[in-house]
Formats: sequence, C-alpha cells, structure tokens
Amino acid sequence: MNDMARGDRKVVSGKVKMTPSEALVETMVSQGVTDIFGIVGSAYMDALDIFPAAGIRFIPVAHEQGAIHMADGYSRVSGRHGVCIGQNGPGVTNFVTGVAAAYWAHSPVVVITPETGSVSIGLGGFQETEQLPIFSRITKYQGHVMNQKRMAEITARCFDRAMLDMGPTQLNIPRDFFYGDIEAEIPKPIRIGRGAGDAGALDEAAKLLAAAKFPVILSGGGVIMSEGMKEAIALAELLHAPVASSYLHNDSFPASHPLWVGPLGYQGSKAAMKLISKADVVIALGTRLGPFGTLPQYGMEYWPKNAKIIQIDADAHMLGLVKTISVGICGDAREAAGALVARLVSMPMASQQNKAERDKAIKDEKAAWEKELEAWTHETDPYSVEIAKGVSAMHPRQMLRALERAMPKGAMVSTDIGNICSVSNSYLRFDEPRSMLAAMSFGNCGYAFPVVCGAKVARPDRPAIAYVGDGAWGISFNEMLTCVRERIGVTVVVFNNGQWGAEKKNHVDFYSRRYQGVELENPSWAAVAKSFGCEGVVVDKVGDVGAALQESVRRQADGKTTIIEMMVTKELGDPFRRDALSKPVRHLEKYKQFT
Ligand SMILES: Cc1ncc(C[n+]2csc(CCOP(=O)(O)OP(=O)(O)O)c2C)c(N)n1
Ligand SMILES: [Mg+2]
Repeated sequence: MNDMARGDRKVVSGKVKMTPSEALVETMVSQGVTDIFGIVGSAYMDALDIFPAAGIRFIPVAHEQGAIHMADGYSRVSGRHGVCIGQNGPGVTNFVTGVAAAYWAHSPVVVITPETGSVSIGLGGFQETEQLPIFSRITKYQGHVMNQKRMAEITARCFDRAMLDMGPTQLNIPRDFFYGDIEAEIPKPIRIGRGAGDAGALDEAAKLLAAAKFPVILSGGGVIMSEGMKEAIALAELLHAPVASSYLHNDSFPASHPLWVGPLGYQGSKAAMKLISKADVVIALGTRLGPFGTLPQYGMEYWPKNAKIIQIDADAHMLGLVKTISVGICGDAREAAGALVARLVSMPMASQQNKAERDKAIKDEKAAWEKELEAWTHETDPYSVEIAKGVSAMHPRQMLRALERAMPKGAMVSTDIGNICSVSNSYLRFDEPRSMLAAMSFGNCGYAFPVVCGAKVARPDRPAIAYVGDGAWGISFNEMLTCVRERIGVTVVVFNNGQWGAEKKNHVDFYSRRYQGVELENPSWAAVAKSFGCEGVVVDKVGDVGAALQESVRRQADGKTTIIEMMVTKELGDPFRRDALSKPVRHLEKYKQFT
C-alpha cells in the first residue's frame, strides 16, 4: 500500500556524504518519482529498502513485462516519468517487449536495470547478460553507472533525457555499485522548453494556410504530449478546418467539437478520410505521419497526393520522413499552433470565404459515416456471414457500440492488438486528452491490461477500462494478481471469440482457410477472474453490456477489478493490412496444394 504518508520528500541539499543507494533514491525524489513498478530482487534491495522513507511506493507485479507496461500507462496518462526496476539478468530481459512498446508510444519511462557486479562481469556467473546492447535500439538514452560517485549524476541524466527525447531511457547499475560511501550533490531536474519552432518556417506555414481553400488539421500524439488541445481548437476554429486525428490518437481532439471528424487509418472514420482527401493544405500537428496510419482503408486511397503538407513535430528527425512536406517545423505542437494563430489573425484567409461550403461538407460526411456505422451491426464478408449464422453470441460491432454508449465520462481506455480491438477504433471517442492508451506501432498483444493498471495507479480518480482479445488476455491475465494484491480497481473487457482472430483473418483471406494455431480453447475467464479474487461477469446479450460496464466502474472505487467476458461471434472485420501479405506461391510438388 501507499507509504507516501511516511515518506520524506525533502531532497538533501549541497554536497554531502551518502551511499550510492541514497543518491539514487534522493535523485528520484528530486525528479518527482512517487511510484515504481517491479519484482523484488537482491540486486537492488539496498535501494528498495529506503523507498518508503523517501515516499516512493513500490508496486510489486506478477511479471516484469507487466511492470514496464504499467510504467508506460502511468506516464501516458500523467505526463510524468513511469519507472520500473527488476533483478539483473532475467528480470531485466523480461522488460524488453515493454520497452520497445514504450519507445513507439513515446513514453518517458526510466528502466532501472541492475547488472551483474563489476568485479565478476564477463565471467559468466549467475544472472549475467550484457544489458546495454539488448536495449540499445529501443531506448533514447542509456546511462551506465561506471563509478559509484556518479550515481546521482547519471540517474538524473536518465530522467532528464526521458523527458527531453520523449521515450524510454535505461539506467544500468552494476549491483555492487549500490554500496559504499560517496560525496554527492543531487542535481536539479533539467526541463527544456522546445518553443514554437523556426520563425521563418512558421511565417511560411502561415502564408500557405492563409491561401488554403480546404485546410485540414491532422492532430497527433504531440498535441496530447504538449497539452495543446486548447491551441489546436483555436487553430481549427480560426481556419474553420476539419480535424482528423492520427491513428490511435483519438484523444487528441474533442469528439464533441463540431470540427472533429474522427480518426484516420485502420478502422478509422470514413468522414475523416473523405474530408482529408479534399485538402489542399494539411497541417500535421504533432504527428510523425507514421506509415501504418495513412494506409488505404475501406478500399479507399484517401491521402491527398497534391496537398501541401505542413508538418509540426517535436522531433526534427520525423519531419518529411514518411511523406513529402512543404514546410517542416521542429517545435512543440501547442506552441506552434499558438504561433500560427497569432500570425493568422491579422491575415486575410481564403478559408473564410468558403466556410459555409466546408461546414456543409463536414456535417454531411459525419452524418453519412454515423448512419453507415449505425447500420453496420455485423460483418458482411462470406466468412463472417457463414460463421455467425445461427449463433446466439453478440456481434462484435454491436457490443462495441453498446460499450461506447455506456462509456463513463473521463474514462481512460487501453486497447490491445487484435481484430475486435482494432474495430473498436470506430467506437472510441474522447473529449479529454490522455484517455486512449492503444498499443501503438510496436503492436504487441498483451499490452492493454497492464497499461491500464499503471494508468489507474497514476489517476485513481478516472475510470480505467481495457479492451483485450481472448488471445491477448492469455498473455497478460497474470497481472490480476497485482490488481488484487495492490487494490488496483480496473475493468477488463475480454472479447471471447475463441480465436486469435486477427491472424485467422489472414488464413481466411490468403490461405484458403487452412487454419494453423488460431483456435483457442478457453476456460471460463469469469471463473478464472473470481479464483484470482477479482470479479468475473459473463455477458452474452447486447442489452446487458452497458450495465455490466457501469457496475464494474463503480467497483473500481473499492479497488476491485472486474473481468467482463463478452461472448461474441467469430466474425472478423477488415484485416490489419492487405499490403503486407500476398497469395502463397509453391514450386515444390509436395507443397503444390498449399496455394
Ligand atoms: C506478442 C504478440 N504475439 C503475436 C502477435 C501477432 N498477432 C497479432 S493480432 C493477433 C491475434 C489477436 O487475437 P485476440 O487477442 O484473441 O483478438 P481477436 O483478434 O480475436 O479480436 C496475433 C496473434 C502480436 N501482435 N503480438
Ligand atoms: Mg480472440
């Protein structure tokens, strides 16, 4: 439980005698750390021992992958560092998948990796592996404590760089370096404002925007990370531009705003796609324009090939990386949007002349998409029709709509990787930033549940809901142990379709339904939940979905986690990507029938 009440958050000042463990912990206090996820290990026990005295809650988890995902979710909803720690060797290698996921989610997590002792490294002793190469391509910075005296300095740098470079950093500490006497001063955190970007580029962008007849804003994760929603709204209103959100950043613009048109990309909004296809100028506000997020959907090539693109990103390396751009601005999305508004207010704007026309296009496209979505109660491809025939379970789309309707205000929703989770993209709408916690481009099954647990630790006041397929649930359900032990109350909606559906869809589309390893034999997940000490509920009627969700959210206040097992048909929505697969070709006789 939280030991904050006992902790002393005052950081020691000046250069004083301390142990490296004390230097580590004091530096973390100075950086604002209050929660650390991990599994206990002898490697760092000397530091762990004083966490409570420093007001740091240690949250023991079931698997280190859970710890890093929790740290990720924690930072995504709070904007603060997420922190995790584990035993050298196997505890640390268990972090790998979660660090890669946090890297692509741009989460400022600090992964503390105690290492084999400096006196025996290289001898092949117990729990030894080279821990820096393993993380070298999935971290923004790797700090290695090569001398005890530098513990505070290197710790502080890892925390500073995670914020500066918007991604995971690693703090690697040979385990004998926690001990000893050092003289150290705890560094103050360094936070660098990025500003709006180059003034000349902003002028150029304003000129393009003033001349634009059909400007469209594509708002991305940068709007969320920079807390820039207000400025994005001001820019949109000034231009009267429709705002699409980039793939899986549905919380980067309020869905209730009349200029909101929904997400682009896989299972996104047709209204967003149709409107952006008309754009003569696109403002990519805080988005790297990731390739997966702009692929054709619903058989539609919607990306406007002739539009001028103004790209604003806090990471200069993202500018023009995927799409050819007209203007690149390396800056903070909030500041840049504000700077564009400041320039445009005094300029004549072509987009003012045809406001009514554009307004009508926005309203018509949104209404058409809503109507289509409302009528789209089940999938209509031959496989889906056949497999769902005469089955009493719910259609996934109907269930997702019922969840959307019952969604409590201020909810944080994490989504996993899978067919139904992907389809949910059409039904996830938010008015607040830091609400959608999708597994981003790393795309690992097993992401959503631990991530929402971490989010709940950071924001216990907000409803926390995870959408998870039954296959992905099998990877991650162990963290129910953590929920019960640490009184973390979340809701997990498990889509029980008895299959690794997203991959099965490829068998259907490309492999003549030759199924390999896609069927799932499930226990009663509701019964499993109860045996863990959570609440378990089975829902098989659309009419019961809303009440089940709302009751589960009420239980969160008591620190109780609920697993809602949704019984759904095996029908499957459009696949992730058709472009990455092709029909099988076989040359050898014995494989000829496998085409
Ligand atoms: C860790 C990991 N392993 C494998 C995959 C490949 N994969 C992508 S989607 C998917 C199926 C997901 O099945 P499920 O969670 O049951 O959701 P459904 O598609 O049935 O809705 C798999 C295996 C992955 N993305 N991540
Ligand atoms: Mg499934």
